[in-house]
Amino acid sequence: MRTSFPERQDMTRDFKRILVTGALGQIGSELTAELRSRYGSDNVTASDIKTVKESPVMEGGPWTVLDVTDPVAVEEAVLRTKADAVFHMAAILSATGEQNPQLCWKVNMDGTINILEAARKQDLARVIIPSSIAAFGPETPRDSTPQETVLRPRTMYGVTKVSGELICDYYARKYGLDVRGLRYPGIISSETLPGGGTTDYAVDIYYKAVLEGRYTCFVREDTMLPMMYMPDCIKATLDLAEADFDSLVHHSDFNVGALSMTAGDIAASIRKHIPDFQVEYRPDYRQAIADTWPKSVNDSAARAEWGWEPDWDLDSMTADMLERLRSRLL
Ligand code: NAD
Ligand code: AKB
Repeated sequence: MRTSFPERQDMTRDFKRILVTGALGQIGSELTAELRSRYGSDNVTASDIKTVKESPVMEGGPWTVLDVTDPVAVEEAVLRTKADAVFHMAAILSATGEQNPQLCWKVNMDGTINILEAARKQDLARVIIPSSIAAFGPETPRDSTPQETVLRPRTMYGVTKVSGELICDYYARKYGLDVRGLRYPGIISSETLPGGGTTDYAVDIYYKAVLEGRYTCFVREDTMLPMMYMPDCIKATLDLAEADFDSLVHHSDFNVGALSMTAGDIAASIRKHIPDFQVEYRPDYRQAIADTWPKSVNDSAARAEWGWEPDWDLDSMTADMLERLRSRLL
């Protein structure tokens, strides 16, 4: 059903100055680079709670340390940077979240509410807050998971993602805030290592293939999950952020599909380039998390409402990942 927005808000405003939270993370680091090339380096302020030596994110444009759990610091950063949009990438992911559920709730929920409140008070034009396939749970249909379906996750991370979707929709309806988000699948990338998720094996396997020729995988060979290559992740994020408001029926909870493959399928794709590559499968606590997530998602809403279409398949991604990692690491 189409969200009804309060009359007072002009929902068609463009944005020019952007604040990125969690900008040193797996997605934030590459998103910041693309935002700076589109919107101008001076117009995109990167932030994170940590710092990284010689980081292109910190050196390639405005930078500030920002803890998203501090509401005063968040609003102050929005004011100081004169941001009219926030891309909120700061979070604790599923595996780390299960090790420290209280921290996961605090960063993901307090962080999200602090961003929404600053956006409401400062009347921002756009806020992007990601959700995840972790919003689904064991009662959700696992094949071609529908856009509208059961949302009963078993991880704290998943609980924060469902709650995040709901609070975003609340701010949209109650205050007319233009907040948008995608349920990202596992993201595979070659620039910044992932930060403590269940799908990290799908990235680690490429690094270990290049560096050691062998990998011990923490999920079973037949574990199938939805995945996406980083260029498609950045494309999806910006296509949604820049989509015409009037074409959107959904806002904070778009399913986006790209690839669905098992851990064994990734290993087989790597073996086309490294025939001796060996993988041992030793499932740990993350297997139980993976077993509650979809195998594939139905993303017809994203395709219909803002033209979503992925560019990369498994073998083209594998060839590109291996080439990039070899040239950077060897
Ligand atoms: P990441 O773990 O790589 O990066 C998160 C960043 O947030 C880190 O740099 C970390 O230092 C920072 N951070 C942690 N606590 C903070 C705090 N209190 N204040 C400010 N910064 C803090 O995560 P990512 O993979 O880049 O994920 C970005 C978003 O996309 C998250 O909302 C995540 O849930 C979502 N997502 C990611 C994936 C994926 O596979 N990468 C899949 C689905 C959804
Ligand atoms: C994780 O595994 O926690 C993330 C995700 C799918 O949200 N990569």
